[in-house]
Amino acid sequence: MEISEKFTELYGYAPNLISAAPGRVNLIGEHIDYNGGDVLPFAIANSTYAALGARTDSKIRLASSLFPGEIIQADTHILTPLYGQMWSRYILGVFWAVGSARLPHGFDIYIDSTVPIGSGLSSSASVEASVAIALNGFFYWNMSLPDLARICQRAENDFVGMPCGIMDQSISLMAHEGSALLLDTRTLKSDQIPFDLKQHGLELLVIDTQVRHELVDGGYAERRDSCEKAAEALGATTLREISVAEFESRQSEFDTTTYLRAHHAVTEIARVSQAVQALRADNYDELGRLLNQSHTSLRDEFTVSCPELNCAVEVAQSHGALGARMIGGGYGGSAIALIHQEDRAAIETAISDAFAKNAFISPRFFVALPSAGARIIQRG
Ligand code: GAF
Repeated sequence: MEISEKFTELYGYAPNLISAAPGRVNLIGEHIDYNGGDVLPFAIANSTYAALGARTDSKIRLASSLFPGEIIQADTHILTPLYGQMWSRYILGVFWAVGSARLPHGFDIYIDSTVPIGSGLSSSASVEASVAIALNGFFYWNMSLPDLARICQRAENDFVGMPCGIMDQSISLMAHEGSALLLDTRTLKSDQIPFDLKQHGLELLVIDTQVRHELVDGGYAERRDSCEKAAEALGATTLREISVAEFESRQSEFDTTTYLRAHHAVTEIARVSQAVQALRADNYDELGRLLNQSHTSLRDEFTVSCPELNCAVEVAQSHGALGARMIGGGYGGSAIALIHQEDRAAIETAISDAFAKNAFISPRFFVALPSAGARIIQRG
């Protein structure tokens, strides 16, 4: 059933507006968005859809196809952080971050999504972006995409309680079909980098390990904290300001854990600019090499990988992938492999076999195509 029909069935009237906002794959630049570096994500076709109907009072009613039977009730005037069920906070948080002064009335909302939750494909940010773009479109606020991204990040940081950076919200809002987004996470200035693997006989395979991660827990926050402490100890605002050579020359000033975490960050920041050069030169062997280095660094220095992600990456690498790495926050979720089109079937089989042999849950595969960012798909 279409989202519009589901909304009508639930609330007894047709929605005023429907929006869509995509999930993402981050090509490279992992755990860099809270270190002030550049990141290089692109949007995927899987998206979250939000149907909104205007109410005459200040109430919010909220339902989702992913949590059937639950209707969350709230009020735009009395929202406070952590209100509601976990899943509903990503939506209510956007209302809270927008502020009741900007909201003359409440809404009935129905959410549907094809972005798998906890898969490292940024389902949370796609929910936030779908609501932000819907409100912006409904009220004709004309807010800039960076401003909407900041609203979404504030919702997640302060209403949900997850200290994420700003990459996921930005790519969901700013993506262009056929391009990756080179995003400066300090200024939110961005550049669309053409990203068309097909014409080179290549594909970007996503391997969803089906190990569901939970980023609201401590691991993410601890790593962010280590990076921020390292920057502070070096007299910098963020690690972006520190070169790899300078950082390595000051190793003795850090305990091992802090050093390794921050070392991942400074080297990954350098890898992003090398990856952009490789892409611009159509040098996919070099891009693959950088993906491999990124994985090793995330696994051994930042320590956010897991056996399933390592298995997917190693099997892809040993079956002809130009490069492979885990993506997203880590501890589960998805990996990517840059592959020749003709190798896809063999790589998928080899990974599935290796997962079965290790008694891991069966992985899921899809080829990621750089897709469009958040938009209104229906009015009236
Ligand atoms: C998660 C966060 F939400 C992002 O902000 C980013 O830090 C990412 O992990 C790691 O690169 O998706």
